[in-house]
Amino acid sequence: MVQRCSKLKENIEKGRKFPKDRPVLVTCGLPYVNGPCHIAHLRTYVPADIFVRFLRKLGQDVVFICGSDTHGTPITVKAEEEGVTPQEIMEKYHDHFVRFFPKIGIHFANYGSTDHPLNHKRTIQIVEALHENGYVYAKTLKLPYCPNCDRFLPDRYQRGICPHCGAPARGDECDQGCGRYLEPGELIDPRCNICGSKPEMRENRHYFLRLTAFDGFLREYLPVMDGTDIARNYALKWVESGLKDWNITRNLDWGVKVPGEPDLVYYVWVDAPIGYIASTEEWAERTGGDWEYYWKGPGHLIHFIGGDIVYHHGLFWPSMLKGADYDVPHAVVASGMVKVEGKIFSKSRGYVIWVEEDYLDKGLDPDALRYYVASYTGHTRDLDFSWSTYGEKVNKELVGTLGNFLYRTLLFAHRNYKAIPEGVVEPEVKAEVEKAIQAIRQGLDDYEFKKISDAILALATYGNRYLQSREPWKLGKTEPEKARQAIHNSLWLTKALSVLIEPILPSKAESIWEQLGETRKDTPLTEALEPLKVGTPLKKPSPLFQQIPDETIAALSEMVAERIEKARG
Ligand code: B3M
Ligand code: ZN
Repeated sequence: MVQRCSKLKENIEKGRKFPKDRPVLVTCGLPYVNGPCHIAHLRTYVPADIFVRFLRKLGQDVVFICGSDTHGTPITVKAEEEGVTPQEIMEKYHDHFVRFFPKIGIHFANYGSTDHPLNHKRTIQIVEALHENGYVYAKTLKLPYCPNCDRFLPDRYQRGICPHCGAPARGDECDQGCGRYLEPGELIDPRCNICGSKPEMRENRHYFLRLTAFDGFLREYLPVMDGTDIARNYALKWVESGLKDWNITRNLDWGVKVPGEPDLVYYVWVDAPIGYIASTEEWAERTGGDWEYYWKGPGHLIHFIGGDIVYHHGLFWPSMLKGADYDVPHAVVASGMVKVEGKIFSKSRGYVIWVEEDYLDKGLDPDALRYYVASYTGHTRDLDFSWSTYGEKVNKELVGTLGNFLYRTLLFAHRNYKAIPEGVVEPEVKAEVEKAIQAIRQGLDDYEFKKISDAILALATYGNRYLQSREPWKLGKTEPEKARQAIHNSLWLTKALSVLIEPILPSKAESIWEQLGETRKDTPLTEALEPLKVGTPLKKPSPLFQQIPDETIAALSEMVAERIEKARG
């Protein structure tokens, strides 16, 4: 208790910068395991991974946690559609995500599952603690029941109209309008999502979290919560528009069973974020780490999430943690939304990129997609994925600017010297690297990953300009010393770039690093300013990035266009 309050106070005093001086636990929103990884998932995971890699490069201790979100109607509806059990759906896509993440360069300290026994246990413990502290109560209420399907219609079993904004909505969220969480029974003109019938209202006993009791706490906490403005501002706006107690149970078989209530499970948004804790516990069991250090001690929590789940992470989650005597998150880093070919991301309407099938299986470069996500726009703005922009970014920025500088330098050095030549790093060149490091630090402080990728691209642009102005290819015979000096500096910039690009382009960084004859992995950021190892032999380099032909881009665009057309029916 004392710990929690003092941490909050410390945050106020420190401003909203991430804590540079202590271990952090970084989480990513847990994917529902009802389908494979798509581009909107990467909107969260790639920046989080970049953030984690940079913090480690700055010497910070980071535990990176994620896991599958296995419960709730997202899973049961999908299972019904496919005529299989929720268990089968969960296992199929959990395995997919476990295999998938390393392919895009993402390595969690633990990738857990909300169906893990530790999560069932932790969920029950937390709700019991909330109950003991007076925050949970039972209430009988009338809920929509489909006489035709003979069941209650929780969450995604229901569609209707959002009472707040009038948009078509699901039972528990206004997914096409204002984005609010909706309480069971709130939807206007509800229909059964399975058979289309008009439901009748039936009485049932449920449990509620007294969210209204957290009004004062949230008003104190949210303004000092670190992270992106959209997380803070949306959450505060919702507090100001008035909190309602939150129904935390559902009539379902699939989920964490409510003790003593055979017909009820906890609402998926209760056990899903608790999955962050259970996944940390799994990590601790496996590695001998201390999960309480982060959840009840001095470690800081930083949650990376999509902009559509701010309500849950800004209101429910800190209230649950606070009410059950856990620490509250230091930061909630919410991203902007995703578009595909200019339209709001939608699986059902075909505006989707399936990362494995549409991208990796076609032999496209995982690093290039990481770069696209980081560099397209600011973290809180809409990221539009279009194949034509992808083609331009790869061809102009990665091949034309970054790859061009690195390849020209390495090729010239190999042809003319066969090893790293002697030279003195020029102050102007050094200043450019220092400037890039400064911009990277600022980008991390601001949770703005585009600032980081822009700084790196600017450094490569500077490198090209430097080479162009020194023209070592003309100096070779007349002024060999000057040529050597120019190539020494270009190689030094190459090494700096390989250190700085690693969090965004990990496999490319490794390959340049090797081409420079370096061996040590996980280099600290300061390594970018260290001298080269003169005399290290240089192998014949190969280009780092491949130009994408227009025909390939046209075929990929056509693939999405056909999918959209097919979805129109
Ligand atoms: N699975 C929603 C989503 O995938 C949900 C996130 C849970 S985070 C605890 O957007
Ligand atoms: Zn709405």
